Amino acid sequence: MFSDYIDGYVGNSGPVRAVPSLERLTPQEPARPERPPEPRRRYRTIWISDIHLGTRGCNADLLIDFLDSTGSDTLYLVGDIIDGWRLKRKFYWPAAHNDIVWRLLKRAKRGTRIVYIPGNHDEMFRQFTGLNFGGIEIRRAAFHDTADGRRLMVLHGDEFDAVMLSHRWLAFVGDTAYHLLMAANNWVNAARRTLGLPYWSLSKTAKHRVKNAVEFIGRYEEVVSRAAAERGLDGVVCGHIHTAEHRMIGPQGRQVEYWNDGDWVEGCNALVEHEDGRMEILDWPAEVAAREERLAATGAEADRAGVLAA
Ligand SMILES: [Mn+2]
Repeated sequence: MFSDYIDGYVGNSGPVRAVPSLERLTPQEPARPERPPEPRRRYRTIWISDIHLGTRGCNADLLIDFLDSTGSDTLYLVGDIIDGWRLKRKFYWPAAHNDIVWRLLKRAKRGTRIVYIPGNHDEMFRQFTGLNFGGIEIRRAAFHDTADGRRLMVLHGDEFDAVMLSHRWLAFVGDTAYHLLMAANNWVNAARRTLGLPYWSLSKTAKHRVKNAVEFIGRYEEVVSRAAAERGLDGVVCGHIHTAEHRMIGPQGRQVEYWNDGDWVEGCNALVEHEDGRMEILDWPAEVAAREERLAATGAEADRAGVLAA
């Protein structure tokens, strides 16, 4: 009764019913159940960036699949993890986006070292540089030593937009046009899924046909690499331009490695380091397609075996 509540609260003569007992609050489970932590593909290091949680463009399903399929000693979140720019305009937060945050926190709890380097879309977290949230370290940039002794600079990469005369890379498409293209990308892929077709990046295809975009990307890669060379490093890992890439850049004998870990809006890529220091860019939609083909093949074999046994 309302009057009981008031009595209990004001008169302090009875229990306050509106407040649940803390012991009865159970830990929240994700909407999509997590696959068991073993067996998973193990890496020394994983880099992912440009997830853009809070936007329709984010490929949450593929990322959840990636997170449930892999594990590493260290995980770098290389910026634009949450899209504060879009969220400020319109709140959008489906259960799948919570599930990603849940999985990241769980990973940290299980012992993965997680370093979060906020980007320009999640720059509101830059004010917490040096702090630690649930085991996730927030840094402005980081240095990574590979197993075979290379030293790499890790940063989001928007720092170089000002250096390049063309301002922000989105300038030539505009944030809204880009957002619409990303939404279209998801509709196309929802349709393709129903038809049983694999993931295909509409925006990636579109971008590579635009001459300006290609020139921009090339210039960006050079500017970032020069920064690493000037600091005497072996290379750089960044994100920001949504284009996964590995190139050796610079004059002969003084070349540095340029790595871009891609994004989870268009390409759905991750950069990984194996135990021996070897690095590679994973194309997750291709990995999923290969896995499904393998499953179909072994399924067919099992069927055949069943027929032969009968
Ligand atoms: Mn960015």
